[in-house]
Amino acid sequence: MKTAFVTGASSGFGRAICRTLIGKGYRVIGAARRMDKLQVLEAELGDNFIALALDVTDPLSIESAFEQVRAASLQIDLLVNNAGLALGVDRAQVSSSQNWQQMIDTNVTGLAMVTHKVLPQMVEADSGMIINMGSIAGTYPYPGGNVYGASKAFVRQFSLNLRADLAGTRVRVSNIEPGLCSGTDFSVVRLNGDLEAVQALYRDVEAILPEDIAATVAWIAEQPGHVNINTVEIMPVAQSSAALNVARNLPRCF
Ligand code: NDP
Ligand code: 8X3
Repeated sequence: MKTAFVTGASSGFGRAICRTLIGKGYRVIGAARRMDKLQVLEAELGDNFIALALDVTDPLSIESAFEQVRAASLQIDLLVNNAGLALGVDRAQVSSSQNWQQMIDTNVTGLAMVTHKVLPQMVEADSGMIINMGSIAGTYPYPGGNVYGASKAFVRQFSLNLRADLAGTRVRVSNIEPGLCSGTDFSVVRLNGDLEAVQALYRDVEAILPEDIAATVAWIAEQPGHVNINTVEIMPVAQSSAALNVARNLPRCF
């Protein structure tokens, strides 16, 4: 039986990915900070789901989580680096430095450090797959995207650079870059619980659902061993790129 390790398993994409992978016959280690949510999932998914407390921003928590995996003699075949968050939509010049720090700690440092734990055993086994959760925000700039988008640009480049370092091994790395998705806590967290603003964001739009992302993860994982899906960019049909902004009537600088 293959073992998957899914971060951010307590809600949204992560929870849907756990459900889908269990359905595909995986043993799934679902990790997050909120153990109460993971225990509900454990009750739903049964013995092949293992709930694991993990704060990806805390080196001691990462150490302890992987010590538990090692103690259980589990070899991770598939790492899904999904834990992440956006905090705020303010322009950079007025945004919170604490929010910036938390996004960097989670989306950049956390993702890198979890990967660092898993890579040696995958290389030794000459087998394994890492699927990172990037975002269209890592490619397309938009007002208020500042550090969140930059953190996802890190995820994109880190994924490609991992491939460069893993050349000559059978370890595979993919990056999924979703656009507007509903049915997760992402916007509730980003907009600090302002449910009216969350509703307005998704009003009259058929957004991507967590199950669509979970199906994408499953599709990537099912590819034959000689195929590496580098990047999947996925938007709802209702979303597309907008024109570049031009600020008119700016005072002349001379
Ligand atoms: P959710 O808020 O529903 O899920 C985020 C998950 O990340 C939760 O399970 C949360 O668990 C976990 N998490 C956050 N911080 C930490 C931490 N320090 N340590 C461990 N786990 C943590 O959002 P989504 O499911 O939408 O987001 C999942 C990923 O998808 C994120 O990386 C996000 O950036 C990305 N994404 C989302 C999009 C969207 O529109 N929804 C679009 C593009 C990308 P807990 O709080 O229990 O720790
Ligand atoms: C989430 C997608 O467009 O809100 O990563 O940044 S977006």
